Amino acid sequence: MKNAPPLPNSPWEDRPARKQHNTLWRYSGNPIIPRDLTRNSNSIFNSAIVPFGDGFAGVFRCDDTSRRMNIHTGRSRDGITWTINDDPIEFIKTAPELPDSEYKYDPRVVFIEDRYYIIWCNGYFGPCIGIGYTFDFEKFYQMENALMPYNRNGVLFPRKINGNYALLSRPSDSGHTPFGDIIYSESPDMTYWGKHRHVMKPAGTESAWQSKKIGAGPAPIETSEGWLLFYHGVLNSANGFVYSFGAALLDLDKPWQVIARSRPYLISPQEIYECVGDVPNVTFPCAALADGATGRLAIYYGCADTVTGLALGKVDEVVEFIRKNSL
Ligand code: BMA
Repeated sequence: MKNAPPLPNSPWEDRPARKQHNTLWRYSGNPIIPRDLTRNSNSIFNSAIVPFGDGFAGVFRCDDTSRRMNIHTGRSRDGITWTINDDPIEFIKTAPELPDSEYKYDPRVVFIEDRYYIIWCNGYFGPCIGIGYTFDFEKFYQMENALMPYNRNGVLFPRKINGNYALLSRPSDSGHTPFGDIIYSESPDMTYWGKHRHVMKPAGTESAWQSKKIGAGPAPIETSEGWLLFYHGVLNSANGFVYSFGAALLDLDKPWQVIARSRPYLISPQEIYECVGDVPNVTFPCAALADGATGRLAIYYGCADTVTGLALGKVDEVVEFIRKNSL
């Protein structure tokens, strides 16, 4: 790994004996966040976690019991047990003419230079890519939408590339989108985005878990072998969409160039909390903690659009998995 500080208090549990052949394994206390942790949450899933202070902070997708989608902040000492605010984040607009959000969902958080950027799917005449930032997880500032509707799965890289901020996204439609490729874009100022490049398209029948659409997951992790990107892939089954996730390696200087990409999934919906919920059969990663000292990974993923789970693994083993099982 490159540019990654040690995270000695990151959640961890050794690989269980019966999972010796699995590259990632699930935390035994899954799901770590129940659906009703806040006063009126219907579900808490697809959420973002970062190291903060002597513990962790997060931005959580909480759909309420009116089924309104919004994002809330929360804190944890150990990354496993969370306190999440009952009320959604109230963003301070960085410009008075900034349009209101109709809804917010699927946040990602990444520290770049001097602040934590939050990027999410923002309701503005359909889903588009919203961006804001915080220094302290107390005050949050909303910036101009990065990309126009329709778009989902905006994910920022943790540092500038070629002198510009860098972003992955997934152009979509206003509904549940029966297609979807990952696109790369750059910006000099976090406001104007361009230099769009195609990164990956869905796979064919040889990797059916990602044959319908794909979308970037957590912020990419810098390794000596390339950017490690976890991403979700969708299979269109007789019973509807099934969301699994795998990983790819992207070129460090030209991240639109894919070095390798896993043919098998790393995690697919198999446990009861991943298969049963408001939207059955969904595992959807939005955050990964990577310990720079040990290479240990803790991946947070939404389960059945209802609760939040934790998967564990090691960076070098995931990189080896991608290289050995590349499409
Ligand atoms: C996607 C997004 C995700 C969700 C997934 C499965 O389009 O809405 O938030 O987890 O569908 O319902």
